[in-house]
Amino acid sequence: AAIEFGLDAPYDVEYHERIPSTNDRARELAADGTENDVVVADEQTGGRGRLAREWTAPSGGIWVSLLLRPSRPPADVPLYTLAAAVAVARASRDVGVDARIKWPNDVLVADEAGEERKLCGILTEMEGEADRVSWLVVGPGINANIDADALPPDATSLRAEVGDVDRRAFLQGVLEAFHRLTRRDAEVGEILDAWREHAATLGRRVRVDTPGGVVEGEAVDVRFPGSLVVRTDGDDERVVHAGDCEHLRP
Ligand code: BT5
Repeated sequence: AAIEFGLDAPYDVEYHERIPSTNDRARELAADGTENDVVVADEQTGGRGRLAREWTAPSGGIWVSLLLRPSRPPADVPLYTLAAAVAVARASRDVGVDARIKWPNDVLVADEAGEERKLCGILTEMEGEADRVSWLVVGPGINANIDADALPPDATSLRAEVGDVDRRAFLQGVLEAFHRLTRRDAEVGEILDAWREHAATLGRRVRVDTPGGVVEGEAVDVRFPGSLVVRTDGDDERVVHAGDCEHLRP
């Protein structure tokens, strides 16, 4: 069924009860020349995280992949991951969950003791030339109507936080928020501002494991196209483009 937003990119939605991975399916559609498409599944049997990690995806989740063909250079792609994280954080707020974003791609919920649990992770994949993306797949995995004990120990779900949600309405909210942030005439600054507004990482002491080594210090800002600015103890500013981020206790 097509979801029309009255904007410039309606998505066609392809639903699967059970599929190995919605990202894999979206990549297949990309290879077939499909334009804007959304693949959604109730359950994944081969869900993937970043760096070939496994993603636990039992029935009751919102496992989704957006296939996009933005006329933007590959260097801008991290912006889409940020926008998806903002969209999931906003939709979560709308159902009463105080969700915050951990750089770059996790949506977390903290309990009263400050213990943070992962509600959503996003796997972004793409192919492109130097100046133009050929296809882009942005894949948020949202733990929706799932018991916490069916998930890894440091995970949470919408069910565990506030009870079951209407997954269709939740996804609609995510897609609309995502589209508003990434529509053709959107300002890049809007995405960065929205991300800052929902960030858990800014102002925190972090340890980031990057391809170039470990960077530790205070996370002070996010910068185009999605890099984290870290002030180290030596008062140096380091700009981190990719890596795994850990929030440290003060
Ligand atoms: C991610 O990877 O967080 C990206 C996850 C993206 C999943 C979606 S589902 C729809 C689409 N189709 C796919 O096949 N994938 C995408 P990363 O940052 O590497 O985190 C992976 C780690 O999170 C794992 O090593 C586990 O520790 C943990 N984990 C696994 N399943 C989880 C879950 N359901 N909830 C929370 N944490 C989980």
